[in-house]
Amino acid sequence: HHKDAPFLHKKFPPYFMWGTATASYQIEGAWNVSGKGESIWDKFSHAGVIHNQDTGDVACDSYNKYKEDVQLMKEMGVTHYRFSIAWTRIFPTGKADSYNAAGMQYYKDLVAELKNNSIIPMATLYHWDLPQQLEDVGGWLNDTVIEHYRDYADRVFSELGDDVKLWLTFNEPFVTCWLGYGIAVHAPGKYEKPGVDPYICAHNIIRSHAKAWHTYDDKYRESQRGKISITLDADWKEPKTNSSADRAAAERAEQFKLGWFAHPIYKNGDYPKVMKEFVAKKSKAQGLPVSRLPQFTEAEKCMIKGTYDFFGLNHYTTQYVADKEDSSYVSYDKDQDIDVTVDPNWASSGSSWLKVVPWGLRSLLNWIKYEYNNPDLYVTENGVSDKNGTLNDTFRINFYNGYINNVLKAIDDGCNVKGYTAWSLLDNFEWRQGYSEKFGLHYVDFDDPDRPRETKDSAKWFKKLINTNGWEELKDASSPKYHPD
Ligand code: GBH
Repeated sequence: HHKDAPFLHKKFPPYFMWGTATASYQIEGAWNVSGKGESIWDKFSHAGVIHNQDTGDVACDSYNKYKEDVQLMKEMGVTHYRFSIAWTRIFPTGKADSYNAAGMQYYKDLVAELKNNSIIPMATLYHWDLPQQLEDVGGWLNDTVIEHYRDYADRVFSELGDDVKLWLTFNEPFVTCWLGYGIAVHAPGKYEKPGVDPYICAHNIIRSHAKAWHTYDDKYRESQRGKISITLDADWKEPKTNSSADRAAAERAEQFKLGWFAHPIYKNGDYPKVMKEFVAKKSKAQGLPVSRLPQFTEAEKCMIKGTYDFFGLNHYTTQYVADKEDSSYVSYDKDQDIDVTVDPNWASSGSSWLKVVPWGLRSLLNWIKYEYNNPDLYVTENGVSDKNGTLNDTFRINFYNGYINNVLKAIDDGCNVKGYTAWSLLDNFEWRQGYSEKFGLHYVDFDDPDRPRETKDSAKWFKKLINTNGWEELKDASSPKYHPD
């Protein structure tokens, strides 16, 4: 089993890309500067619902300090930087007629600064900060959002596409749809119909993604020659026991979370079979005439299928899944008939949901290889939190050492992994948890109005790893070293 495999002392392939990631609302601040419109996260955080009543109003002040951020990356020797673009800087109302040149200029400046420092930009169009004015008419539940998103993507491609060659349409749509419209942990904080709204949200995001991909493909690919895909979050779902029921349950859980988005895009334009079966079955038991899971038309299936150039994967953790009938209430999570637990032996982190399970990443990468016909893949996020932000973050180094070594093993298994992106460049606004959970390779002092950055040991370690492109081969093969974990 993967968890028993010894540490691999070996280098990555020469083309392998190394980077760090951030997102607009988590680092930029300047929430109402230079024409920017209000986003759902501005409104949500201003309502005082975040831990410690934190907001992203200033965050890391990267709107003003982006040149310093680029120097931190230059010092580490990264090949790429994954950042996101705030829709509300480009179109403050969400709609094309509100175009704001000053907002676009910020990203032009950032991209130019990256270029001057030989760092490849990887831009995410949507990392959860929907224009509030679109939310006021239903947000991702109203399918008119699709055309507005397409217009936004089109404008960004046309203005930045000469210099940006790696695009991601959406970051983790699962989180938008389940945490935003299912359980109200994230903006916009809706929890009216958890058995209906998350499915509608996903339906509209998948169609928005496909429209943006085709816009790029039709209008820009030939001249700009970039690549565009989506970034999906997936945990590894390990069967609780070896029973066929638990193995089927773990597979089902992976299909309900990752397959929800990946199956339409990477396979056949439609939701996973098991998901369609289970939601239909549960809907029928409720006495509904049709399934709560919406259906794509045949034309939409054709439009959605194959809208990718690579697989973008965010991965952090693993859970055990067991089979368990559950009809306690009507909800996306109860539609799955699963029981999810963690192993008490797995190390904890600064985030309750994040247990340290390095081998889960290798298992997941192999599952993706098998399920989606081994696409080129970038790990677009992976990392770990603590609560204190210590500079001597040996814990974080051990995390990265273990997870990145499992990426290397997956490459040895034949997985087409082309790059790895650490979350995050900086300590930043960790959504509902505010500034209390710190994922940074650099410490940020949020009590100082200047938001000074300090290098953690993990950033120095990452620099060395990048410089070696992995690990040196062991001279004495007869005494293999095992990772301390
Ligand atoms: C990623 O989400 C995000 O892309 C990134 O913005 C974020 O900073 C990073 O991970 C670290 O969290 O509040 O207990 O209900 C990863 C998926 C979704 C996992 C939100 C944690 C909140 C759990 N995350 N979820 S809780």
